[in-house]
Amino acid sequence: MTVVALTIAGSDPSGGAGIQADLKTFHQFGVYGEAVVTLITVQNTRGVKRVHILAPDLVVEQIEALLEDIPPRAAKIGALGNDAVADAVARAAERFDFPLVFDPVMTAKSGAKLGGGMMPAFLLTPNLEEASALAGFPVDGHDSMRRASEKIHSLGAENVLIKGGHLPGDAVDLLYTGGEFHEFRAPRIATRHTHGTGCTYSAAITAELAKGTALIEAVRRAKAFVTEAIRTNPGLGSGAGPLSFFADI
Ligand code: PXL
Repeated sequence: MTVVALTIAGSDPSGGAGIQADLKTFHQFGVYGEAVVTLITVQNTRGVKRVHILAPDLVVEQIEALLEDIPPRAAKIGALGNDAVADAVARAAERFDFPLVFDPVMTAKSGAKLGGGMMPAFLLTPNLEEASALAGFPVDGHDSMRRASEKIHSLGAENVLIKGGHLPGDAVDLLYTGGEFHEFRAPRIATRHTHGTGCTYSAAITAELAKGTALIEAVRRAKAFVTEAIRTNPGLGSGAGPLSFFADI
């Protein structure tokens, strides 16, 4: 049986982040991918030059067209652009009867603003900066990651995965689920080619959830894939290049 997953996110024409990364990741996990575009960026590996946010009703109509015909088994949300799109997508998501992963993308690596905000979801996957913004205090280590995940859980996220990859040392992520904490640890890989890491990670989790994999195992497999994808990156571009979407799962 074909397993379907949906991404609602922005376009990165360089193919390393956004819906392009999500679709390639879904495919590598053996999942059929659908993609609703929220915004179009003009960018390459050196940075984002321009962002064009689509009208909220255009985004919602794309979602409705899919739900009435090929509903997915899981969905992820990435960059939303502004509050109007975020509100419209949040309203549409109230009707989802499948797990929703929300990657609360605020800025691109280059600093370009791509949205932000909060909405109820099965899983939220903030990095440290996004976790700080959502929790309302600095998230910069073991203890504050724990406090922030409980705070973000209370804001409407059933489960919270805070990604500690921007801290020194091993890349340690903290999952808060069912009142318990689980750590996912991987060695730091010295490379500038980490463009789209967050998109790829949440897409891999979404693909596993669509297949029916339980959350902790889904995160474990996704983390292993992202680590391998960084390690085997193709070295494309003169800036922060993409991961290898051909990495073994
Ligand atoms: O990785 C964050 C991100 C998400 N979505 C789009 C992006 C980026 C970073 O560049 O371009 C479309």
